[in-house]
Amino acid sequence: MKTLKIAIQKSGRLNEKSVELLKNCGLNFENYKSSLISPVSNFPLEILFLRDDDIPEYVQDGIADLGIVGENVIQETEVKVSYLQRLGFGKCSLKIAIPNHSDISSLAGLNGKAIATTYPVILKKYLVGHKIESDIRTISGSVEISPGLGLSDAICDLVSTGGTLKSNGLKAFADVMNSEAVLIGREGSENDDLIQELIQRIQSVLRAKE
Ligand code: PRT
Ligand code: ZN
Repeated sequence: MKTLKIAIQKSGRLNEKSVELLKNCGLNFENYKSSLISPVSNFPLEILFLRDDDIPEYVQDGIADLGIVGENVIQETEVKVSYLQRLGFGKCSLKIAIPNHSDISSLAGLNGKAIATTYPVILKKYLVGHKIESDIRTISGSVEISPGLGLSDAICDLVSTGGTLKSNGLKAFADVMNSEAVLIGREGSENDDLIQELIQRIQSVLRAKE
């Protein structure tokens, strides 16, 4: 019998909820922080623990059959995968934010301005869709401090509570996308019996939570 592989985040904001969801589906596995792969004893499944950024490509390329990852990561990596189920956790929005005292007052005001982000692909599409030409500055983290350092006029970053924006003297200005954790598979994989069985277990866990 074949064994499926599901990729989940090794550590970070989605790790705990992903593990909890799989355990609630009745799957038995060890969750050692040191292991990168964990077999499930009562279902033909192995769990791969990965950086979230790698999950969409692993699923697209067939190294994993399934993955749990934020929609923001999928959109940014531009892979071709099937969305099998929204999971209701890891909710956040990708927003453009500006300093509290910025003189930018409309979307058009972003023309010619520098926007710092770790999401250049999604931001570019949004700006093109709104016919705005900004200078996208791709950085790898700590985006919120870049206006204060004089590196950008605005930022585009994930927001959940808004606390980080506030403590850096920034305010939300435009919504680029909403995101939550989703279960993904290869295109067409929804027709696989074993994958269907897992999706059904996940759906009953989600229904029980409503
Ligand atoms: O190590 P690895 O690469 O796997 O993890 P990571 O550091 O890239 O990601 P991680 O663990 O920070 O986030 C994983 C996923 O959680 C993201 O891809 C989103 O889908 C989701 N998520 C939900 C968030 C947030 N909420 C969130 N608030 N990801 C990041 N943030 C950050 C945001 O970037 C900002 O710095 O939290 C800060 C803002 O939070 P608030 O509450 O102050 O608004
Ligand atoms: Zn990451």
